[in-house]
Amino acid sequence: MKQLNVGLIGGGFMGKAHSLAYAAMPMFFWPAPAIPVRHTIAEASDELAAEAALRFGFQRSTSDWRSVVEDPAIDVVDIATPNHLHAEIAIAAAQAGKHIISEKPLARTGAEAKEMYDAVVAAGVVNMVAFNYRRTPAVALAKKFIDEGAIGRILSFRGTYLQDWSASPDSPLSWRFQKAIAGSGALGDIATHVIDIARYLVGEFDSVNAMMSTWIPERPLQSSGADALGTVRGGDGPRGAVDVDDQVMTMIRFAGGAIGSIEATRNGYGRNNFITFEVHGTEGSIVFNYERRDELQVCFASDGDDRRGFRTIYTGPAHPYGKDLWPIPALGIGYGETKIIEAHDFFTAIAEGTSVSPNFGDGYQTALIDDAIVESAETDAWVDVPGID
Ligand code: NAI
Ligand code: SOE
Repeated sequence: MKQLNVGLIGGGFMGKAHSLAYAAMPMFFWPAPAIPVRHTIAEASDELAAEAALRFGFQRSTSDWRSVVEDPAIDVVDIATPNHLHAEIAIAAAQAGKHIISEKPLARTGAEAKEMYDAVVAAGVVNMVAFNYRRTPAVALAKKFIDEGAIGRILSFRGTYLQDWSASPDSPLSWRFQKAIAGSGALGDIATHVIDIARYLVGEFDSVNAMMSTWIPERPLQSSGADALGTVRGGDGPRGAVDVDDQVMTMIRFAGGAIGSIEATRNGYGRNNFITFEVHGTEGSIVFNYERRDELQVCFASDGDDRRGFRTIYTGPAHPYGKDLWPIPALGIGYGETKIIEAHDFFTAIAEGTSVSPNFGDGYQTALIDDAIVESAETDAWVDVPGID
C-alpha cells in the first residue's frame, strides 16, 4: 500500500486534529487510499517542535517550515498555522511540487487567496482547504437530499455560527483578534464555515448586504503562542486594540435565485459551536444543528397534512461516509471524525490523481465573498460577488 509522507506545519489545536486524523484514517477507511506517514512537524521553536513530534507521533521536528517544504522526502504539506502564514507556505509548497491541505480561511483577502490558487493551478498539485464541517455525515446527507430534489427548488438558506469563547472582555488578544494575522474576526474565522456550507448546499453567491460589529475594542495582551480560545483569561495587565469584527450578519442573493442569511458571532453567551442551517425548498425543509450533529431534521411537503412535520434521521451506516465510521446510528460522530473523513478524501484524490472539494478555488471564492461582505458593511450597500478568475 502506498505511503505518503506528511509535513505538518503548526502543532496547536489543528495540529492535534490533523495528527489524529492521519493516525486514525486507515483505522476507519480500509483499505486506505494511502497510508499517511507522520514524517516531520514544524513549530515556532525547536522546543515546541520536539514536544509536538513526541505528542503527535511525528518522526522528526524542526522550527524551520521551509526545510519541510523543501524536503524531497515530503509528499504532502499540511498548513495548520495562524492565517498570515498560509499563503507564504502554500506558494512555496506548490512551487516545490507538494500536495497541500491548508486550514481555513484559505487567506486573509481575496488577493492573497488568488496568489495561492494560481500557484497550485500552475504546479498541478492536489489542493484542499479544510472546511471540514461539510464532511459531517448529516451535512453530506442534506446535500444528497437536495441533489436528489427531495425538497424541490431551493428558496432560502438561514445559517448561523454562534460561539461565546471570547465573549468575556478578559479573553486575551490572541492572534484571532489581530487583523494582520487573522485577516478578519468572526467573518474569516467562523462565518466562512457557513459560507462554505451555503455554497455546498445552495450554490454561488450573487451579492451580499452585511453588517459587522466589534463589541470588545480592547483585550489583555497575549504576546505570542497558541490561541487558548478563551480558556485562559488575562489579568489587570496592559491591553491592546482589537482591529477585527466580533460579529457579522449578511443577507445573501444566490446566483440560482434563492435568498438567504448568515450570522456569526463570538459573543453569543450560551452558544458554543452553534453551526446551524435551515433550508426551505418548494417540496420540503431541512434543518441541522452541529451541537446535535448526528441528527438531520427533514420535513417533506408530500407527507399528508395530518402527519406533516419534522422527522429526525440519526446518521449511521446508511448515510454518507457511514459504512466506514461506526456500525450503529447515533453511536456518535465527533469533530475528530470530520477531520478523519477530510484526510480520507484528500488522500484519495492524491492516490487517484483527481481533485477534491473544497479546494483552493473554493477557498479563493470564499475569500471573495468575505471581501464583498467587508465592503458591504463599510458602504452600507449591496455588493456583487465576483467569480474567481
Ligand atoms: P493555534 O494557535 O492553536 O495553533 C497554531 C500553532 O502554529 C501554534 O502552536 C504556533 O506556535 C504555531 N506556529 C506559529 N508560527 C509558526 C511557524 N512559523 N512555524 C510553525 N508553527 C508556527 O491555532 P489553531 O486553532 O490550530 O489554528 C490554526 C489554523 O487552523 C488557523 O488558520 C485557523 O483558522 C484554523 N482552524 C480551523 C479549524 C477548523 O475547524 N477547520 C478549527 C480551528 C482552527
Ligand atoms: C474558533 O472560533 C474556532 O476554533 C475556529 O477557528 C474554527 O474554525 C472552528 O471550527 C471552531 O472555532
